[in-house]
Parts: sequence; C-alpha cells; structure tokens
Amino acid sequence: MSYFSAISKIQFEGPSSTNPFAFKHYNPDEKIGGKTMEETLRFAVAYWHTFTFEGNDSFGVGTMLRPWDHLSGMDQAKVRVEAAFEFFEKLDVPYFCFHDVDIAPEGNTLAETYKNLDEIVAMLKEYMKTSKTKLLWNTANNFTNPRWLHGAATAPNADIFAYAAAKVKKGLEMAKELGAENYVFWGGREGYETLLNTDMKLELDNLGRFFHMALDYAKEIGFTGQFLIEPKPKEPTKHQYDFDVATGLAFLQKYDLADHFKFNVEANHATLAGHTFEHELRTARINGMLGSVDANQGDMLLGWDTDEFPTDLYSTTLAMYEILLNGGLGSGGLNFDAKVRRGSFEAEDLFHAHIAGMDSFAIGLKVANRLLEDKVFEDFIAERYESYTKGIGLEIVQGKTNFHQLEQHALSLRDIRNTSGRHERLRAILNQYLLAEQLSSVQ
Ligand code: XUL
Ligand code: CO
Repeated sequence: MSYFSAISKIQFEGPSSTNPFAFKHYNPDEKIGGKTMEETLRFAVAYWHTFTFEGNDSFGVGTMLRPWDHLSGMDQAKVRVEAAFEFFEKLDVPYFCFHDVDIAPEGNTLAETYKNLDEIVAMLKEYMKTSKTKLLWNTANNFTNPRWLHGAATAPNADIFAYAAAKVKKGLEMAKELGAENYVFWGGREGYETLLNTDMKLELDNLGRFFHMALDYAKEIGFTGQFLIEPKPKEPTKHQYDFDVATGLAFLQKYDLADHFKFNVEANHATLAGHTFEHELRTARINGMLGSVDANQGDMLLGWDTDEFPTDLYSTTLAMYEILLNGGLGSGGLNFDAKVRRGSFEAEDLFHAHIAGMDSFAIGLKVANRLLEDKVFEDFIAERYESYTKGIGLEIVQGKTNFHQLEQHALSLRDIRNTSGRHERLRAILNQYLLAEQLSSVQ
C-alpha cells in the first residue's frame, strides 16, 4: 500500500535541477569539513506537524488533504505509521520525533491511553527494524487536553502533577523501547497567566522535583538518552518558566540539574523571546549545553509561533556556524518543528516543505564551513580582543590583578585607542560567502 504513490524517492540532482522533487543542495553522502552532510545535519521529521496537523487555526477548521482522512481513532493512527515510514524513506531522513498523543489517540482513562500507545509503539518498533529512520526524541504532550489548563508539573493541583509524572514515565519507557537518542521537555503550560493566583516559588520548586524524579526513573530503567529542555517565553501560556536558554540555565543550576540536561533550541522560540536564533544557540554552546535544534522560522511581523519551514539562508548559515563550532550536535539533530501553511494543503506540499528546509540547511552548512575554514570572523575577533593576550589584559584574564593595579594602569594612560567594530564590513563579507556559494553551485 502506497500513500504518496505519485512521488518517488527524493534524490540529489544538484543546484541546476528543475525537478521540484529533488534535492538541489542536500547531498547526504557529500563530505563537508570531514563529515557527510547526513552525519552533521541529522534531520528529523516532526510527527505532529506532518502526520497529525490538520491545518486548523483559531479562525478556521482543517484544510489538509491527507490519505488517512477517511479514518479515525486507532485505524487512523496505524495508517499514519505506515504513511510516515513511506514518507521517511522517500525523503531519506535519518530521524523522526513525536509526542505521545501524536502517535496514538488518548483513551477515556490513562490505562486505555497506555494500551493505545503500547500497540502503536510495537508497530513503530516493527517498522524501525527495516527502516534506516531512528527516533531522535519523543516527549509527552502535557498541554493540549483540558486537564492541563493550569499547568502540568507546575499545576496547583497535586493530582495533575501525578498525571503528568505518569505520562512522562510512560514516555521514558517508550523512549527506551524505541531507542530514542534524547527525551524532550517543552513546558507549554508550565508558567502562569497572572501572578495574582500563582505561587511561583512552589511551582518552580515542583518543576525541579519533577525533573529529578524523571532522571531517577530514566536511571532505574536504563534509559541513557540525553534529557533536553526546550525554552519558549510564551504561547500558549502568557509567561513560560523556561523563557529562554539563559533563564533555563539558571533554573537548571539552581535545582542542581545542569549536569543532566541540555537545550533543544528552537528558532521561532528564540525570536519570540526577543533573541536571534544564533544568540540562543551561542548561549547554549558557550555553556556546553547545546543539545539539539528545532529547525523552523518565525515571521517577524507576527508576535506568535508560526513554525514555518526554514528557508532564510542567513539564519541557517549562522545556525550551522554555531553548530560547527559546537563540534556538531552530538546525539541531537535538526528536527523540522515546522508546518506547511494552511493554504499548502496537498500532500505533495509536505515534500516541497522538507526539501526546502533540508536544502536551506545544506547551504547553511556549506557556507558556515567555508567561513570557518577561512577563519573569517575568528581572525577578526582574535585581533579585536588582542589586548587581553598581553600586559594588563593578560593579568586580568589570569586573575592576577586587582582594582589598585588597574587604577594605577588607568592613571598612567595618555592615549586610549579604540578600533572600529567593522559591523557593516563583516556583514558584507557574509554576503560575499553566501553569494560565492550560490554562484559556484550554478556554474
Ligand atoms: C511548541 C513546540 C513543541 C515542542 C515539543 O512550540 O515547539 O512542539 O517542540 O513539545
Ligand atoms: Co519545538
């Protein structure tokens, strides 16, 4: 049974190809900086956007035409698994990601939900035996069902806290069963709507306790995947506790969790927090906390999470620059937490969207690799901070001076010379590298 029979396996055909169902830049076996593109980019398909999103928004119902539309419940869930593996194979992606509710419908009771999950997990496991596509991460959806209206691990009601724990416990068991390389926590409802009804300290302490219990359980069952926190400042909640990487890091450090977690950085969440994507990646990287990436892009004219497929080459280049400086993503990957627009309702749009995203990150990888090989920014930065490599600067970084000596130094100064930051020149160089990549690929 084929669900995408009109489309054959997507091949790399090079930049001059006019075939819409071909990669123009993503060539999985091509080596860039000593590793194949497939090894560095570690692409993943997000189950929720690609197989369960129906195209509804707050003003309208679903628009998507999908081969499983005529089905419901477990029958639909099973067909989605079959279609998903056909999609993974045609796109040749190494990974996928899911929330519990994406793969199987919730039952009337928690026990029924578990039963549904067990059946689909067994099916996924069977398909994974013959597929190259592995599980990058799974997570618990503790935000959609009305029970989470006041939060999950930060809910004011201890029964809800327990229910959230049960779902994460099950999630860790599924992660272990399917060999997930990571486990993600995104706290969509872990925050508040108003401080007037909120015990913020208790909620944060409870969140810390929740994560410790999750770590204990992972250890107990021998799940060794990386734990990841995915920061987002708001939406659906007005204020979310994992606001951005810096806030998340302070939380992890305070609750003695920093050695056991890393961050899953999402582009659109970064911009919602008032940061660039590369700012969040760098904050995670310089703290040794860059674990994985949700690859998408927002719309700067809109103040909400639009989860568009990434096509902005500046953004993919600067993201890959951070990822290469990080020495890669380790057990993480680039997960397309991205959805086709409501107007792109045909099944073939799912292919166009992923091809566009994969090609955009492939270009980003090539350009970032050249920038690093030529040490374009590194040499400039080294020169800019040169004063810290000798004299008083060296003493500062070696911790060998104090305010008395620094005052003496300052009093002795006659001529302080600042140098230009060359902001515009550097941006022009970035353009040159991007254009050179484009020109060399069309030739
Ligand atoms: C929501 C979001 C989630 C997480 C997983 O904005 O990004 O899909 O990636 O729960
Ligand atoms: Co995400």
